[in-house]
Amino acid sequence: MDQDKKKKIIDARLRLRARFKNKIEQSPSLTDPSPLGTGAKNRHNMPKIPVGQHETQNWPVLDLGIHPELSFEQWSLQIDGAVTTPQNLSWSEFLAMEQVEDISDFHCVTTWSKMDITWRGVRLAHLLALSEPKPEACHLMCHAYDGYTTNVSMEEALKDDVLLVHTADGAPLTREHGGPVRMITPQLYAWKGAKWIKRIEVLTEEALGFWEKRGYSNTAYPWKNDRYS
Ligand SMILES: Nc1nc2c(c(=O)[nH]1)N[C@H]1C(S)=C(S)[C@@H](COP(=O)(O)O)O[C@H]1N2
Ligand SMILES: [Mo]
Repeated sequence: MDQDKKKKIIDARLRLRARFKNKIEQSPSLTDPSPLGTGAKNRHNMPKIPVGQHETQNWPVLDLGIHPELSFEQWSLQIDGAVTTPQNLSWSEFLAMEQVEDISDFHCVTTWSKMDITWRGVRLAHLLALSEPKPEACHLMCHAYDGYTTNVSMEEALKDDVLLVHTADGAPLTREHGGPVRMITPQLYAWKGAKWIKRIEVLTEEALGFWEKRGYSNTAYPWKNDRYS
């Protein structure tokens, strides 16, 4: 990518984060003395696991029971709704974007936590910056290839550790865990991260996703034991 283009995206990301700065800073995961849930480097002497969670060594599979089979050619990601520049990214376009690596924890509301997963993928903030959310944008609805949906506020979506990942612990993300690409939200319960992600719809009014409609908490903060509404 040429330098001009690179700088443009970085500027757009900074502008977008500046717009939501207050809300990001006021979100419970940052105002709490509790750890941020983004892996060992952020845990310090804090309790390792949010209240009511236990550590698991294996990685359970949890979903609606449909595991869409998507080749790399069949997978694409659409970003639309209240944006100035809608995106429709192919697998190779997705891989051509800035790739980041991050270690974070994965907290399922059914009480298991998997610690220190090394992820590789693209920051959601980067993809949103490309799409240029309109001034009235406030939430996202994530749609998946199995029909699943989940909503995320803009201030959570813009956090550094929210990624669209294709690799976990050095191996391509398996189909059962959402491959080719899923979203992760380490500072929220794991149902906020759509496996087999297909479309990110930028909203100007909050709407509820699959589990949020069925009584799961809309905010979903693990460090607040914020499970059900
Ligand atoms: N597309 C899709 N994404 C989903 C789900 C789903 O049913 N479909 N389940 C969610 C729930 S409830 C959890 S706990 C995590 C589980 O991810 P895992 O199966 O990789 O452990 O995925 C989340 N993302
Ligand atoms: Mo879950």
